[in-house]
Amino acid sequence: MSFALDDTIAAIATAPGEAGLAVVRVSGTSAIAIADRVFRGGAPLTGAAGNTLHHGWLAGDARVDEVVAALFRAPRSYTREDVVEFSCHGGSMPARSVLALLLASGARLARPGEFTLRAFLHGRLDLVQAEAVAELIGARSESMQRAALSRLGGQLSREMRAQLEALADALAEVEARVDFAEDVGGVEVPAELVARIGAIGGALRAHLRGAAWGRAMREGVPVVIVGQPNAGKSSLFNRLVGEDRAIVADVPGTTRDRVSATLEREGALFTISDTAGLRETSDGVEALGIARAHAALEDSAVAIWVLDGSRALDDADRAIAARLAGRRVLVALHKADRGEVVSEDGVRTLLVPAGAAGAAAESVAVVRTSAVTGDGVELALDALARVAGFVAGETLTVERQAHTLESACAALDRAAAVGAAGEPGEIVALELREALSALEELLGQRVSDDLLERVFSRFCIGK
Ligand SMILES: Nc1nc2c(ncn2[C@@H]2O[C@H](COP(=O)(O)OP(=O)(O)OP(=O)(O)O)[C@@H](O)[C@H]2O)c(=O)[nH]1
Ligand SMILES: [Mg+2]
Repeated sequence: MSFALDDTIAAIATAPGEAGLAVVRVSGTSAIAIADRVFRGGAPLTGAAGNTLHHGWLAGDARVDEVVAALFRAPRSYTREDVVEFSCHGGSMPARSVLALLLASGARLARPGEFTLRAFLHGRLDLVQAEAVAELIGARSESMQRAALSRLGGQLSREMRAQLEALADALAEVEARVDFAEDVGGVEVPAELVARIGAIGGALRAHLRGAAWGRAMREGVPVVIVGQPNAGKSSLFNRLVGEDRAIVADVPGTTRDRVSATLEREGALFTISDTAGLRETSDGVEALGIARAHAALEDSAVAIWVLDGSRALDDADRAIAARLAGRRVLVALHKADRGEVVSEDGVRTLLVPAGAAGAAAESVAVVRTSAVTGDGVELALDALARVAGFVAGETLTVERQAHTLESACAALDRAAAVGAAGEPGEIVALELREALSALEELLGQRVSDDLLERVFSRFCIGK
């Protein structure tokens, strides 16, 4: 990717296809001059003020399209350069002809993400915000959208900068002590300072917990349906996803392969998998299915335990409960149309220790359902979002950010540990410097061309 800022770039900013409008964007020092070469309006754009609209025609040898030109003057534009955005007619031809005209007049075709790259290089956005632009464009659910908007607004960046400053202060203090004690030999870091370093690590870690959810928001929170054979798992699965996806039969051991479907709830994506009923079996194929069910459970964030609530709990139920201990579980007391033999509290106590409150209690919900009447299906979906702990908001949805933050946290942990162990200040300083540079990389204050290349090549062209 070119990091040169001296040429003028152009690209179609809208998606191809039939539409009312398309937008072609030009940015750079010659943007207005290049636009003027092909723009036929009331007056040349060169003399116009920024943030103004101009109606006219674009023409080379012949007229190409009727357009409205939006003019932005540096630094008050998306890229902080001079920018002209032509709104032309949508469809496959107009925008392409307009772009061809601009390229023939001296603009260079922009690479993917190059407009946003320029905004970053000119300091209008930091790297977290730039990545939020790509996330916003790619958002597939409301929660992804909210998270991207919040990062674009700079909330995460502000918090990270605050921690970065605290970290720089701590490092300066450690270094001052080291310098001061040069002749004396090694110097310990006082407990108060070690505690402060630990606190910075803690504040950063809180964002990492959100990172797992960020991944889930993009790919769908993995949910697995488990239970005894014939409990009605596939029937409930079909109801939850609103489609006859899995085969239902009154023979136990019907489902073998894992069947998955995605649904959106409370602005989050859930990928729900139906699996084979859990039991001892001599059937080889069924045993493979059961092994897959166990694997799916391992990979899941939430389990839906389908339990036939119309008959008493048995040892197989207790074995499944033991397998689910400590997990986020939505219990469907299923076949409710047949009667309610198992009580909600009865099954709850199998999963949640008596008297548990807070997170442990909130991670389990019990709902009565019936695939015959459809009762409880909506309630189950609401409970699913709740049990998943779905709190939209500040989350790190970008792998790079999570990864960089993880190295900062690890370095801070090491700094706090060696500090607490009374190791010399130099060693603490070494770890703090590593954490600092990770945070700088997170915000894009210190980045290699390689990293920029990786970040911006994921963008679409015209952004
Ligand atoms: N009365 C009643 N019957 C149900 C309900 N849900 C499922 N069934 C019946 O229970 C039997 C088993 O249903 P499935 O959905 O195949 O059960 P499963 O848990 O997927 O079974 P396996 O795949 O064999 O583990 C079928 O005969 C269903 O019609 C329900 O809510 N009420
Ligand atoms: Mg089944």
